[in-house]
This record gives sequence, C-alpha cells and structure tokens, in this order.
Amino acid sequence: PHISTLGVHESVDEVFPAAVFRDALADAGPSVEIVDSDDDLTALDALVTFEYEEYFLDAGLDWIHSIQAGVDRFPFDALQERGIALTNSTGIHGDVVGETAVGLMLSFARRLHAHRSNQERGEWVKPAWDDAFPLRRESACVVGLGTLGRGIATRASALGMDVTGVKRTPTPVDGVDEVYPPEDLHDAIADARFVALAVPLTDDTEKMMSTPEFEAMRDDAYVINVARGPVVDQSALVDALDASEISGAGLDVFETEPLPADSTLWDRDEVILTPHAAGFNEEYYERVATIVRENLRRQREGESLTNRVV
Ligand code: NDP
Ligand code: 7N6
Repeated sequence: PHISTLGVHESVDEVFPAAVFRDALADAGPSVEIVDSDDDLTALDALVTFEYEEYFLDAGLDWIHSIQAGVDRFPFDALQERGIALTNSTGIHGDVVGETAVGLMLSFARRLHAHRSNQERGEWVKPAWDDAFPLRRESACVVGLGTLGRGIATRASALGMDVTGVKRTPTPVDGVDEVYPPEDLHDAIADARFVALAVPLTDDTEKMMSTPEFEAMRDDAYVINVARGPVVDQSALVDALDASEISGAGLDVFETEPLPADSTLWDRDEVILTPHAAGFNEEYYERVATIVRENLRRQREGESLTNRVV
C-alpha cells in the first residue's frame, strides 16, 4: 500500500521529542503529522508510536512502527486479523545497552555505586580489601544473543571477560566462547559472575529467572536485566538477595514500571536501579527514522518490510 500520510504518536515524547522526529522525516515522502490520543487517526496510512492503544486497531492503518525493540505489549493476533503490519526497532540498541549492561558490571567490580552513595553522605570510605575485583577473567553469561546480547558480549569480551551465552538456535556467535540452548540454562549460568538478560518477553521467557535459577547461580554472582521486567520473577529475586543466593542485581526493567515507591529493591547496597533508560541516547530519534525511511522506500518499491513482526 502507498503511504501518503504518516502519524507520529505523541507517546514517542517518552524517548525523544515528537517534533524533532517529524522534522527528521520531512524529506521521507509522506506528509508527517504529530497525533495524540484524542485525534482521529482515520486519515493516516501509518503510525509511529511508543505506546500501544486499542483504538489503533480500528483506525484503518496499514502499518504501525514501534520505536521499541520489545513489542510484547502489542496484540499480534488482532493486528494480523486486520491486516495491519507491525515493525519494531530492533538493531539500534546494541552499543548503548551494551555500554549500560557492561557499565553495571564495571560498577559492581570497581565499587562505583558504593563510592557514589558515600559521596552523597559526604563520607570518605575505602572498600574492604576484598570487595573490589578485576573484570579480566571474570565470566559473563549473556541470555539472548541478538542485538542487545551481542552488544553486551563484545564489550564484556573486550574487557577480558570469558563470555558464554544462551539462545534457542545455539549457533556460534563472535566473542562468545560457548552458546547453550535454553534447556541448558542452568549449566550456562552456573559458573558466571554475571548473568545478563537480553531476551524478548515471550511465554517462554517470562520468569525464566526464578528460584531454581538463582540457586544455580554462584553466591558471588550478579544478575543484570536490560530485557523486560517479567523475564525475572521479581519476588524470587528479592528472596534470593535476602538469602544471599546471589550477590546483587543491576536492573533497568521491572515487573511494574515505574518501580513502586514501596518496593524493597530501592534500598539495597548491591542493587543498582536504572529507570528503563539503558537504551536512551541523543541519536535515538535518528536511528528510528533510518528504519522508518528504509521501510517507506520498501513500501514504494513493493519490497517486504524490514524488522517486521506481524
Ligand atoms: P533481538 O531479536 O535482536 O534478540 C533476541 C535474542 O533472544 C535472539 O538472540 C534470540 O535468539 C533470543 N531468544 C529469543 N527467545 C529466546 C528464548 N526463549 N531463550 C533464549 N534466547 C531467546 O532483540 P534485541 O536484542 O533487539 O532486544 C531484545 C529485547 O530486549 C527486546 O525484545 C526488548 O524487550 C529488550 N530491550 C530493552 C531495552 C532497554 O532499554 N532496556 C532496549 C532494547 C531492547 P533465538 O531466536 O535463537 O532464540
Ligand atoms: C526506550 C526503551 C526497547 O524495547 O524498551 C526498549 O527498545 C526501549 C529507550
């Protein structure tokens, strides 16, 4: 179908200004307009959005583009029934999320989070002699080896770490010494100092990290979650931290976001929380615009869409 009018849903403001994104697409072909949840979408052919709202389904759209890689909130069957194509933004976060995940590992190893907390109290406190450790020769297991997982694996490897990983098709991945299938998850995580989660949220991955997995992990290990909150059984994680089954956690995503004020995760020395910000960067809008521009070209030339999910 020919796309002559493209909407930009105001919810993209959560990640970048809608107007900056609209201007980046000014020469892309279609007329581009910012819409909000009160606007009638029926004049649009396609919509770029952060949130999913039910009224998108019956607006006669041909195509919805998600500015996130994770599209777990979209109803695939309902989109399919109405013939609405859904594309996502996988492919654009490997470097920044890789830097965030490995930054969390660096913080735990070099105690940066502890120093910052002491700074806020105006306290000069040295770490205990055996608190800090070198990352060289430590091991990381990266669960999910797509854009995010590879971004994490190459950076962990560059710091001298031994890297293993998990994915359903256990084919070799550069910089990853051994790739395990999901049924061998316990073997994969058992020796790792860091277990970094980078899978999409699906029926298979929901709560894939729960009590048995935390028990399988080393007592001095850290879990890093930059995937989706429900990939971790959050109450099992709290129990594992309380029981010292693992040492700590670096968490960018949570079962409920924003993380409720009464969550016991807020106030723990060995938990670093980031507000679903691992992917944030000043180039985000331009990276999404590149995918959208490419798909507009493909639509014009009758080619199949890239990053197509439905
Ligand atoms: P990709 O599709 O590139 O990678 C997903 C990887 O997960 C693939 O290697 C896939 O391999 C693997 N995988 C899928 N299912 C399973 C499973 N059941 N067990 C083990 N491995 C599995 O996606 P991205 O790397 O771009 O993003 C991954 C997810 O991370 C997104 O869906 C999103 O939820 C989240 N995300 C979070 C961000 C943040 O800001 N915190 C930013 C970007 C993404 P295979 O098919 O072989 O199993
Ligand atoms: C906005 C979050 C994704 O799935 O959740 C992330 O792509 C992006 C920076």
